[in-house]
Amino acid sequence: MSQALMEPFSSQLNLETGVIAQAQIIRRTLSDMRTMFADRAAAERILAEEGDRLIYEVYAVPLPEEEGQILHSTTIIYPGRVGDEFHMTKGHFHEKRARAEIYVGLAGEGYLVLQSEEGEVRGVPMQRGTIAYVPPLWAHRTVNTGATPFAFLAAWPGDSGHDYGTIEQTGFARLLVNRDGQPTFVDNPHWRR
Ligand code: S6P
Ligand code: ZN
Repeated sequence: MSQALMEPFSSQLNLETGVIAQAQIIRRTLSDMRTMFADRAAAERILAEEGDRLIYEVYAVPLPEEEGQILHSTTIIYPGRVGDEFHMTKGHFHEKRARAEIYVGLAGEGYLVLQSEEGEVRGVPMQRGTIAYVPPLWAHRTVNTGATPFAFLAAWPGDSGHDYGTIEQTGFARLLVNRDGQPTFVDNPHWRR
């Protein structure tokens, strides 16, 4: 089988900030995620009193989402909390559950939080230089537990696909919240399988 040749190329990553030049930028604000934080009243209060708030940005290198490609992007999660819960990404399973992913920490500090289909949760601390591995079958979300932007590079197979719906419906069984100045995992009161 013959495949059309794709031209090699490179992208410029700012290792301090996580910004990739000339990438496609996706911005997620609190209004995009208003039901995903456990303290929904706190989310509504922020929206009413402060207006919308930028939670995270994704800088994606444009590539075809197909088998054989290695998709890559950076994520920058801005510091802050909604109630006690730290700013985080929406989180997803890969549509093809058998597709893994690699994260490389660039700036700030946070956690990679993973959840199996059965609701088991794991937390992997991340900082600049951490290589965190998302094995096949785990939903994944990242959380900024620090006071500065938390940025990381991600790479994953081009045919993974993204299933956001499952996590939108169930949430994660455990949340990362601030307890006496320490990031702490607690049970999610809204968790349902
Ligand atoms: C993609 C990879 C990341 C996330 C990004 C934002 O498979 O896991 O690039 O897309 O961190 O998170 P989310 O859950 O909004 O896609
Ligand atoms: Zn992913």
